[in-house]
Amino acid sequence: MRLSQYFMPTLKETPAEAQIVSHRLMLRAGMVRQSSAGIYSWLPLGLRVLKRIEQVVREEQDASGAQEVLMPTIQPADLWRESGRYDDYGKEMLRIKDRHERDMLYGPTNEEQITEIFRSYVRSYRELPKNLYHIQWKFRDEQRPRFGVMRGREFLMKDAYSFDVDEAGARHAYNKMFWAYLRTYQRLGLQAIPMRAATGPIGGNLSHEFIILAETGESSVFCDTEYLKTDFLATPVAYDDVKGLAKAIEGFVARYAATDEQHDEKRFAAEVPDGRRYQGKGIEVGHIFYFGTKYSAPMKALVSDPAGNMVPVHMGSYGIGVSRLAGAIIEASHDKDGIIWPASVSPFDVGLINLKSGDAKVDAVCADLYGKLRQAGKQVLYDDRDERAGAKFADMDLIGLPWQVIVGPKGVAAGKVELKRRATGQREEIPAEALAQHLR
Ligand code: P5A
Repeated sequence: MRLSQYFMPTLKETPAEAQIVSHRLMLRAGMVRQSSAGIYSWLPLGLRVLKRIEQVVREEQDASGAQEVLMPTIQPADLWRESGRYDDYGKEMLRIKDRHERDMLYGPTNEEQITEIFRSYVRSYRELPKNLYHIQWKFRDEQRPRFGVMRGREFLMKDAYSFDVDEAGARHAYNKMFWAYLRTYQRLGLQAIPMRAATGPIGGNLSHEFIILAETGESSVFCDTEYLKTDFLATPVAYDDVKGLAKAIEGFVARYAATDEQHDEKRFAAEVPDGRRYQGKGIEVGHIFYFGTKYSAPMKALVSDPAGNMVPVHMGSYGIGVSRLAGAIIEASHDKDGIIWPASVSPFDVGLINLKSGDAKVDAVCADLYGKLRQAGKQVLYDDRDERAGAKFADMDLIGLPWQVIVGPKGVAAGKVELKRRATGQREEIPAEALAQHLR
């Protein structure tokens, strides 16, 4: 993409309305535009990041055996009357009437909808287990939408729903999602810590929140900092190994980690040595629930068990805040100059900076590199604008692509270009013709 043609409205001034760094940087980098309180348009750069986060989430859901569907954003109120949640949900639910005066709502979550789909088709334990997920916009009329996409009213969620004939099966489904989550966050460059949690309006008695530590988070958390050292991607666990997976997770959650609702100061002091006790804020980037038959019993989602009895199916639901993650990743990875994207979600792989647009030799080297990098499979943002070098450097640092390739007249005369790693600021000169190979 040539920056001269790209729609990337960066701002020099810090927007006054943004209270936390991720919100400021998302506005300054031209990633999102507020439409009304807690509701945003995603501009090209922001949308690229959102799609890449979505893709990592999707790949890990698929690898765990979950299957993607797409349910609508607008749901009929009658489904929620069946589960009893229509009246319970309160003011957070956006209620709508259609032209026939039928009660509809903009879905804040999809437990009822997926239960209706399930009960229409599945009758026997032989068709289980199943886990269906979608990545779809939700609406919650939050009392205090704030911090940009972190607490929005309209936001993108990945929500999965598991179906099993009994509690043991559901427990394994829960563990599979648990593991998939740990892998997902690590691929996104985050170390998320699972914490026992309250279940709130979703219900049930087993639940974990996945939280990344950040002083701008809204959850108060207490945990053992050893959690930050685990490498899940290097730990091989097979999803169909019921015992092995349970053991891996048990071992892992044995360390202390709790949100303030579940916190026990005595246990914290006794179990976690000095110097390893984190007490501060965190951002909830995911939340999983096992709630058994809370929806299937009232909504009559029944399957035959091996003994031939019709029983309500055991369910769990599993959420990841996809749009919130865009902000959370920035909270975890930025410096005074801007964002530092992990390679897995960066909107482009490389920023190519032409220090003297209009100079025939520099333009030719840039055009050549632009082509070669793209041939090598790289997504390249080419700054070909007629701008001061300083402004180009500042914009490129602000938008935080992992690599910058800087091409100027001096280097071109010597056959060299400069390669800068955004995360460390480290620079090296390399021969122009070696660049594409080098970045591979
Ligand atoms: C689990 C999936 C649920 O809704 N039902 C389906 C369950 N859980 S949850 O905890 O309420 O939400 C899941 C995740 O969505 C993100 N999230 C938000 N992101 C941005 N703005 C919001 N207002 C918002 N509310 C929830 C969080 O990451 C949460 O963990």
